[in-house]
Amino acid sequence: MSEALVIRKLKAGAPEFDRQLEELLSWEGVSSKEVQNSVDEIIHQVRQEGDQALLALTQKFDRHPAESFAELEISQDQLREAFESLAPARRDALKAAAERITRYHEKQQQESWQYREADGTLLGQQIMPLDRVGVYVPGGKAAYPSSVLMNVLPAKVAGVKEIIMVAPAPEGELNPLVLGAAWLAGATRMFALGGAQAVAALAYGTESVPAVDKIVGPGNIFVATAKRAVFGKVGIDMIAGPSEILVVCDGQTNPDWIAMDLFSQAEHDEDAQSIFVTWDPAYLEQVEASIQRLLPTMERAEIIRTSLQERGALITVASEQEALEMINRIAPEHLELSVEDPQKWLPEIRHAGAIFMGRYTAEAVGDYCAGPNHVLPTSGTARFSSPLGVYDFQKRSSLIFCSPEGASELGKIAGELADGESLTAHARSARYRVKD
Ligand code: HSO
Ligand code: ZN
Repeated sequence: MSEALVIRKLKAGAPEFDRQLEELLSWEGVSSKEVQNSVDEIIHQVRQEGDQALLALTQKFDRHPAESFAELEISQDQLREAFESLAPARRDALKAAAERITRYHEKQQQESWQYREADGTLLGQQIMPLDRVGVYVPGGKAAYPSSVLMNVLPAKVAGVKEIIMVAPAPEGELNPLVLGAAWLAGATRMFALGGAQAVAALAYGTESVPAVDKIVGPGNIFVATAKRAVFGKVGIDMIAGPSEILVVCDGQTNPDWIAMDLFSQAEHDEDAQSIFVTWDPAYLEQVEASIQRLLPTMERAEIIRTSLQERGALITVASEQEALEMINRIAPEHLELSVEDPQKWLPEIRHAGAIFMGRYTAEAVGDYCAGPNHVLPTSGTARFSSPLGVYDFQKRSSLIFCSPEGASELGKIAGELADGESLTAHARSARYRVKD
């Protein structure tokens, strides 16, 4: 049997607690000067040499055997064939997930609106989808077909016409589930490109890759650094940190379930963070025992062990109220409320990316198929941001239509304010329409 795991146990209110919690929650996702320099260099190269640079960089970094750029585009036929090649049970599960995710996101559709002021002026807001978006799908250990659905489907629901997907193909190999999910979700074009070069291609366009208006999707440090660098030329979704889960339990749930829920995020990677909070100290010991017993049975035991040891914690609080304070302080990406009456808690939860309510709601169902998006704010950013959604793929234009009376009313006010700013053309433009 492998050695016991050492996971920190903290007690809220203890003298060192605030410092310990702060240390636990600190996460520096910043990239080094070297990474930034090489990303800048790659972006420059792609802007100068287009497809040729993309081909050379892909041969170099992904060891892709392609000899011409054309080989890096994956056709719709290839996507469809990949979908059809999947085992029927997988295909059905992907379809069921896609349907649920679509239905949920349809609720997020925003409506355009108009209203009339007393002077006859018509005011409003018009919602339009973005024209073209790029979806980055990571390769390697984070090649998640579920993320393809979560990024592409909200764009579809928003009405985006062109969705360009990119995913690195190490040695020329692509994950058929990723391709199948791309076909099912409705990606319009796909290229076997990854890293900073893929982000640069999407942001600036090349002979073959169309420039997009916004880039979404997670990626490694090179991708994150490139997204930051092209922000402004295009929109980006967010810079996601490692996965996190905070489980709060009243001591009445099977402790094995809690242990496995903590593992479910810890298995993503060594930097993932799983935290458990309870006001029942005896129950905390039971959860720890479950963790110790179940860990050796896990396929990714070593990743889970490192994640729990480096960034995990089991925290005892004095009361439900203190548990609530902990939630709002941590502002977790995923919050599991494994308690009797989770509805009662909701009005006081100010910061959490997604809230999983009740003992039967495993965070994992949210990752795949419940319906809400699994792209969520991490590292405390739930204080000011929200899950990826249809609204990320839409934008608003404001509408103003002046009646002659409205023009007269507003022209007087605008003229006065323009005088105050010494902007004569503004003042006269507004006053031309004032009735005397
Ligand atoms: N939990 C991840 C999403 C995911 N889980 C994909 C499994 N596959 C986002 O934090
Ligand atoms: Zn997950």
